Amino acid sequence: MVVTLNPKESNHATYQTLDELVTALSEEERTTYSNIFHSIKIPNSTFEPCSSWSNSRYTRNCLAENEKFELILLCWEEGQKTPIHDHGGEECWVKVIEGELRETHYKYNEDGELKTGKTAVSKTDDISYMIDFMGFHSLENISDGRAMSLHLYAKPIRNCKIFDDKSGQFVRKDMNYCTVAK
Ligand code: 2CO
Ligand code: FE2
Repeated sequence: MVVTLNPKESNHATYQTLDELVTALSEEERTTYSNIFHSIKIPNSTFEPCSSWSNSRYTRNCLAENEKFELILLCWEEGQKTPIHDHGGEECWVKVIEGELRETHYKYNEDGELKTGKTAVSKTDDISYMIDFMGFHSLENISDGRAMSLHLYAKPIRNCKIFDDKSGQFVRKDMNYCTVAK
């Protein structure tokens, strides 16, 4: 970690390795997670050994997980996207490591219809935040090629609501990992 001032009193700490990041998240309160996540300076090459790829869906690769948080690397082939989902009551930060992701928000209106809200494109190093009171979202890799994104959930998301296109309803599904870092 590179510190120019006392890291507890300023935003000048940077986290240059996964170990430093995981240690900080483990030791600090959740209220500091946004600051910590915005102070990541980890080279992309760190994430490549943790990546996995599938033609059938984006992959979820666990980098660290405990009772306070989970840190996941998502790997997206071109055009892959999530279903519409919530975050199981937890906070969610997303940082684009490589590529370009489009986020679309959804909310129920007064008539109980699920409506599309704002969309935003995140490029490399952009950070977005999501929590259930903001509604539901989906993410899509709109790059010409692969994308990778780093996701911090606090606490870990064990299950969440996923929109089922066939029934037009949300169903609660358990989350799983494609790989788990040692
Ligand atoms: N929440 C989705 C997941 O963990 C990814 S979209 O960004 O929050 O699979
Ligand atoms: Fe999400």
